[in-house]
Amino acid sequence: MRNRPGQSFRNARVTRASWELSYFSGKVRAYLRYKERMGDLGDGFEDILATPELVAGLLTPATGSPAVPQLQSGDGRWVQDSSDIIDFIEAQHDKVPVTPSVAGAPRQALASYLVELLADEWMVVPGFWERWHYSLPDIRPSHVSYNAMQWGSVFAAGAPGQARLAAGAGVFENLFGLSEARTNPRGVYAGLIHLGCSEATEQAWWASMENILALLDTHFAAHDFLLGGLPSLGDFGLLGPLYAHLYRDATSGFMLRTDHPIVSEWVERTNGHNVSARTYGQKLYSLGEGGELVGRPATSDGGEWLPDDRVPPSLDAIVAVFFEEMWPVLKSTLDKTAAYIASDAHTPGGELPGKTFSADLPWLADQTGNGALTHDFEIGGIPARRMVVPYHVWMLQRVAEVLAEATASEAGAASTAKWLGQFPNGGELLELEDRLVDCRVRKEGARLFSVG
Ligand SMILES: N[C@@H](CCC(=O)N[C@@H](CS)C(=O)NCC(=O)O)C(=O)O
Repeated sequence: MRNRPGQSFRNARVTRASWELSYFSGKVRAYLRYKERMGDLGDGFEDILATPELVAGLLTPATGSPAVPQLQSGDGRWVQDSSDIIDFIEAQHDKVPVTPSVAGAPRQALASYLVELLADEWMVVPGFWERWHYSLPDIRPSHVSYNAMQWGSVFAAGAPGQARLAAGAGVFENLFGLSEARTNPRGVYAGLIHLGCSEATEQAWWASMENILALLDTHFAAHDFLLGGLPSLGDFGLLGPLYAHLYRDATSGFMLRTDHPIVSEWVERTNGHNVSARTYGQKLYSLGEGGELVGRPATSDGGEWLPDDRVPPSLDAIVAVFFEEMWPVLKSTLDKTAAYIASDAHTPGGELPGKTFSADLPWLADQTGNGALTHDFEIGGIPARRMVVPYHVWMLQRVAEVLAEATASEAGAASTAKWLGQFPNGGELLELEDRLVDCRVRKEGARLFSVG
């Protein structure tokens, strides 16, 4: 337990319930470590394992959701959702912000939020897939034992090693039915199908991930982080798929380290591991004329975000993936959610499904098959169908707020429009506010409601 009396935010010690294996926990943990290491987290934070006991007895009663990560602030308030947690902490600790000022750097700010959305809600599909594909009984190489161990360490925390391993294997069979995943998908395999990741599309989803990894290799070869020499929201977003899943899981972890060592080093750097003096806040020393140690920033770009709202072409290439692959799905999500909210299936102001990894049980019929909350989409040119995720509407509302601020001044509006104009259909983002009119949602704890 860390305690930092004497720092400026006395009331800010936070507790964060997480799993090391969890996508969104990785995003928030790295963010909190960064803020702490940069001296911008007051009394620091405590990272506690969200055991089933704590999930049932503490997290769910507090926020209405068993999902991790969740954060309790020093004054007892609970915050659920990785993006909400980051916004919550940023509002209290602004010495070292993780998003550039929107008015001063509209392109960089937007790039950060769009990469966060791509990483959270698009790369989640291939990230989710690799974990379970290489845990299937007939697939080689297999990381099923590693995976069982990491799950067992949550479900049987404190038990001896063999018991933890057995607990993980038990979860895979009893809850997820992995041995019959192809014929009778349950649990995680049902979730993959809800997300449009089936035997027909899984290789196309993985090709999408490989393409992004190649683009990140190019970018991180020149810049230590997305916006230069310090991390930002987009970096922490990318750590979701790239740390807990691709880097830690054994099969993809071997691939990442061997085929993408530059991305792999970025994972360690962004996660606050010590990477040969290329971690934020760390100095590289040279010897001065008198033999004295002279420090200099260890990271690229002088240890700063790029000046003059510059978004390098290698980052544009990643934002382009957002517009090519994800934006068509998001547009359809807005239309489908609006139609659903207006339909007899929904009471104005009523609740909407809120999950990311699978259909939300009360809406199972709507979010599966040809239900009212499903839609056609394409991945790698393959047509398929997936669930509509109303949480994406909430994420787009955040982007709309950034856009409104970015375009408030004439100069900001011109710069933003010019930057967006270079992406296929990029200019459509400027219509986001209009597209949101009939499908606005509000989030209460973990629960989503239409605004009606
Ligand atoms: N939008 C949420 C997603 C959180 C989420 O889905 N967490 C996963 C683990 S990475 C989870 O706890 N799933 C279990 C559940 O939803 O019951 C966030 O950004 O925090």
